[in-house]
Amino acid sequence: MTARRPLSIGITCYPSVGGSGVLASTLGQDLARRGHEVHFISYERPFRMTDSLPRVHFHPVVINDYGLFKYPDYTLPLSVKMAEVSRECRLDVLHVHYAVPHATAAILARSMLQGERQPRVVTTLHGTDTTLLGRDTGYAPAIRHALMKSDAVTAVSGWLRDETHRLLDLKRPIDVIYNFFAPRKPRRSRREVRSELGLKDEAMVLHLSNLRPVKRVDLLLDAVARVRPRESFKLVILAGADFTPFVDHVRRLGIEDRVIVRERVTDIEDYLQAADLGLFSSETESFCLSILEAMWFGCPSVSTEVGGIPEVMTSGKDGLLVPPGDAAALARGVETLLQDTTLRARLGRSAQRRARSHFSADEIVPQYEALYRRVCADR
Ligand code: GMT
Repeated sequence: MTARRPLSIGITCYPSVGGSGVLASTLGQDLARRGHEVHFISYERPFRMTDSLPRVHFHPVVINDYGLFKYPDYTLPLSVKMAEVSRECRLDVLHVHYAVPHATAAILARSMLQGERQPRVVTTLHGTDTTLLGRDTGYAPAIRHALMKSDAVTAVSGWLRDETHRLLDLKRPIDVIYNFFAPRKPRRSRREVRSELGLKDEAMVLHLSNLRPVKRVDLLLDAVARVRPRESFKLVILAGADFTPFVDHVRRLGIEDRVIVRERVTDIEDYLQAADLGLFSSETESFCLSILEAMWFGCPSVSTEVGGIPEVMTSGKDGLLVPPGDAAALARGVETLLQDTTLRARLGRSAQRRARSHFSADEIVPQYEALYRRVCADR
């Protein structure tokens, strides 16, 4: 049998804190470990991208500021850089994460290479690129166009695939490839982390997110304020953004002594292994990578039942799901898992098994490789 030629793959994502960027950086690094050449194209190095891995390259997009423009333009310099990298590095595939504006830029880059070697364009939808922007008439026709012109489109859950078909009236297949997690080894022990947080016998309830409005941090705090006994836990928030806008809410609820915030943490594994349960209150979520990250460390979550979350975990089996927008139900879920440590351990074990069997790099990355081979087959 002949060995398959390694591919040259361009990846574009948002480099800032957020699930789509995390997924794209982890995927790129894993593809490089599997022998492919990977070229990240973005305005900054993705924040979870490890420096100096073999076969991983970074091509910055430089954006000049022109006085004539009221709003700086990113799409055009991005597409020019994509075309340049495609030509110089003979890209087989340009894989863009989050449709806006990355898919449009990729389609434009590909048409700039008319008559030359054109990369295949793969677009991965992550969530609000269709569930929010797909409802916006100022974006929807451009998103639909870029998706129709992509050589393959993937979504991170069946729910997101169906929502995309419905919202954009998209008549083309979308492959579902779930997210995965490839944790790094924690740097500190569980005891060291708990001592840094000043935790004694309390349970550690963990929330990780970028605090965007869809995460409903207000609801999360309302839920936490209802949990009894109040001394039995502390909520640790790993905030991917400035927490200041929520400080007043914490004060009004009188839960300053129950909430610990850490901003822009990069060593999330340290905290994940120390957590007893996760808490998520989103109003929509195509997948919720943070729930998976917690599951990986045997930590079950209480979450609102929205979007693709039921595809990640099953209520009563590897976590607890409650109706969206219901602070009392979230609080009851937390109380159940605080009081019933046997149930908590059982859900945690099952969550960990499911994370490792369904959402590991070994399970998911070959699905992307197979997709790349499929779209390149007719080259
Ligand atoms: O769509 C967004 O709001 C941004 C995006 C991100 O970059 O964090 O989040 C989405 O992608 C993640 C990775 O696939 C998913 O885990 C999140 O559920 C999803 N967010 C939403 O659907 C709100």
